[in-house]
Amino acid sequence: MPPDPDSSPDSILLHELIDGVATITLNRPDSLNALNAELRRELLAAVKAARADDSTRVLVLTGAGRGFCAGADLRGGSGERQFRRVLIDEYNPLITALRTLPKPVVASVNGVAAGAGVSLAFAADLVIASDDARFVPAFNRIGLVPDSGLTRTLVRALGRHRAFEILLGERQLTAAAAHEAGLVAAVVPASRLAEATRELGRRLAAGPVAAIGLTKRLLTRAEDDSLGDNLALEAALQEIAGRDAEHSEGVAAFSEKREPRFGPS
Ligand code: T3D
Repeated sequence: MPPDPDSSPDSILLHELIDGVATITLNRPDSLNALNAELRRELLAAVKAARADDSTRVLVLTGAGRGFCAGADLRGGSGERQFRRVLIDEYNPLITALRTLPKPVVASVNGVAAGAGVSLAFAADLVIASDDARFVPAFNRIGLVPDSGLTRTLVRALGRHRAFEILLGERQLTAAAAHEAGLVAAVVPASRLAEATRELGRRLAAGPVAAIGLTKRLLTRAEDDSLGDNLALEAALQEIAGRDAEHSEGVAAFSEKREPRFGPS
């Protein structure tokens, strides 16, 4: 991702690119990084920029302050809100952009995630969370239904009954519980989250990102495809991966009994 000239400490979205790892930090800590229209717009633009930028090999999402993201900004009240349009035009493209980004996306969940903030965290490919993080669906509590892909994620990960309990707030989804359920890859002490995220980001960025991107596509499709369709897609994507320089490097490294060097350059 090219350095963003507007990414001053006052920007609502902070950008950083180090060694192939682009980190996007939601920066509205006073509202636990609630998503207002401007933040939603900037977030989507940043994910699109990460897609277009070859030097970005991994995308990390995190939040400033004590929260990851408190979902939709509720400060404007409910009167003028256009739910369907906002979901179709803003939230859904953001979730789709993350899920279809051909690069690994890591959510580094530094505190509470609520509402669409939970959806945003679980739209990532890997979630790493601080031990004081919690996932609070919150939608029902304000008389809304879950959105931004959360129902699908939870029902697949937890099954219908456990998902319902969590969506109703009958069962708390702490970082430890989310880890136990397989939704979170690792839970670390809050003081170690940034370092652990950097280590994970560096490991992913050093991997064969073209093959990882294709693997992500296969996984996404595997959620819905028939066996026949998925076998056919594996064959097609293997043809692409097998023609890539990453494959030549991987095989050369194996033959020469050394670690492969995939990048970043
Ligand atoms: O129209 C559309 O956009 C449709 C899409 C909807 C998708 C959704 O995301 S709906 C769900 C919206 N989110 C929520 O309902 C969560 C609301 N927040 C909370 O339930 C709690 O704040 C938390 C559980 C997240 C954290 O609780 P706690 O006790 O740790 O913090 P707090 O004291 O409640 O919040 C700290 C500050 O953040 C506080 O501001 P203040 O009083 O210090 O000035 C609070 O008002 C503010 N804040 C928290 N969440 C939001 C928020 N401000 C605006 N919008 C929020 N969502």
